[in-house]
Amino acid sequence: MKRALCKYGILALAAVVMLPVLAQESATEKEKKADDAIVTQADVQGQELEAIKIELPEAFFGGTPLDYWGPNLEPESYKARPPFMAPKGTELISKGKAVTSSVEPTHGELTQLTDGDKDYVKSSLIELPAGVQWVQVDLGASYNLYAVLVWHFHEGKRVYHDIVVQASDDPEFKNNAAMVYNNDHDNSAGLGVGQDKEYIENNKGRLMDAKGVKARYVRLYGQGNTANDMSNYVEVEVFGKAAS
Ligand SMILES: [Ca+2]
Ligand SMILES: [Ca+2]
Repeated sequence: MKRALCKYGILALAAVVMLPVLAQESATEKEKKADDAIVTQADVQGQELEAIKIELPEAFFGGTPLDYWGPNLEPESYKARPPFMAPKGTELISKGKAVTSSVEPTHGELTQLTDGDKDYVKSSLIELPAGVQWVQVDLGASYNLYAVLVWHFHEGKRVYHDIVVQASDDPEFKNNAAMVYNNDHDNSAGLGVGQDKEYIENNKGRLMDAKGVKARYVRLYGQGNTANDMSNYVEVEVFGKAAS
């Protein structure tokens, strides 16, 4: 009996000693998560933030290795993307919204840009012919935009060239077009020199910080890729909140 009490006493003592250690560990774990998150560069002072909810399609494995190098190419990352923090209430606002383009697709339908299907199969693909081409989403109203997420074509390793993304309240993009992303470092698309990186496509898509810009239309330019001269898309997602 005495022995049993002693045993429990030791267990109780161990628990008392261990509890603060465990609590400390979970606090560190939390800190680590917060450090890993990316916060929008929008002015979010005084606003409560939360991670936007992103659903990823299945990854493609295999295909031919990429035979391409560019001075502006970002090394491929196999890590999960850190959570992207935006003002609470920021949500997907592009699903099912109207799409227009610079030219009729040679494969697929424009409605597939915002239909929620992000698969890498060819039946999910929209293809536009060679040259600088664009697709445009009409969100139907002005929003504060926090993220644009784009999947070009992620069956195998490809790099799409001259990715320029703009947001505006003008459907013609003649006035007040805000630059969201531009990786055309040599201005071969003629929209200005960009500082953003080229990257290898995968199932994570590319998340671009829209920094809270107020806009109704989002336009995405491109000019060919490492496999051919065409522009391709499987999905574009815009995350925003009713304009303040
Ligand atoms: Ca789609
Ligand atoms: Ca270029």
